[in-house]
Amino acid sequence: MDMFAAPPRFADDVRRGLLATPKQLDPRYLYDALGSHLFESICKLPWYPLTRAESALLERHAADMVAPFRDGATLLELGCGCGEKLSMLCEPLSARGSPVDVQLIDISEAALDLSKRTLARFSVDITAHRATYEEGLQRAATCRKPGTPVVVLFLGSNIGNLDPTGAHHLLTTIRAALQPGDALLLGADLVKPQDELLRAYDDPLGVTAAFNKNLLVRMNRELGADFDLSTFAHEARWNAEASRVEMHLISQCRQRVRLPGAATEVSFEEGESIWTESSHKYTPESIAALAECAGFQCTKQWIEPHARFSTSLLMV
Ligand code: AVI
Repeated sequence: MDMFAAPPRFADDVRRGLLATPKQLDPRYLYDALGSHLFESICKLPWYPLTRAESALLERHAADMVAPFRDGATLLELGCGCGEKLSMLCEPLSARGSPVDVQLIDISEAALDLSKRTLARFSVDITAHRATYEEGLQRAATCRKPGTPVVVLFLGSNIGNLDPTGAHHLLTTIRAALQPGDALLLGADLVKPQDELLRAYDDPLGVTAAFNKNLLVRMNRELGADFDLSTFAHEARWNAEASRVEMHLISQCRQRVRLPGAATEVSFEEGESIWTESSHKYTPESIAALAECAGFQCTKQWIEPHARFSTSLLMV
């Protein structure tokens, strides 16, 4: 998974998070090597339609999405993953012979390498930045091609894992790195019936539960903690007021857990939770409002009607 802020220190963050009320952990810690594989599996689950819905939108509308940049563009992807979605956007531009260059920003070397391989079939210049979003945006700004618009891609509903303040901060940071004529293509999951939302985050196969509980495995391995996995249960909650699905790990009994690597011990009441992630769900209007507050204009939105997923073109 990709990072916005500087990579934080696990032990310090865990100590602070577990001594806070309510107990909470930074969702970025879900993505160690096993967590990243589990997330890839989640994306293939029938109950988690986000990834397929976004790919369907890109397959159907890529040409339309990049139409304002038909004379050429720099495509800059924040959190490039495997480069597949970027390829779908390169396709219509390179089919027209438009000059395209690509800037990849990810903290994972493996993701950068994979994306480069996926894009190898296009004749595009690729620059990879192993960096946080903020650093990568700064570096990319220094190698900007004069006269060529920059299109930032922030896909996969990663915006949903930021709280409203974080989302606003990220969008204003992106906006500050851009110039008139540039754009942000933003993928965001939309509000839908509660049962669909809960099934997406608490699937019957238990893959999302494993993804969540893997955080306990990680604390046991990296901090020498003694979490007993059988005493914690995965729970997904829809918080309608905040428009987010929350993932929690609920202690099934009163207990005390030692975390020597974080120099702390933590007590749990029966039923007490560790809040591990939020996935904010938007409406087309709330995306446009968020964009406008950060200095963008939402010029077009594409909505996948079954899974209710959106891609928005936000112009500077
Ligand atoms: C990466 N992110 C957009 C996923 C989401 O839907 O919030 C992470 C995830 N958590 C549980 N399932 C998927």
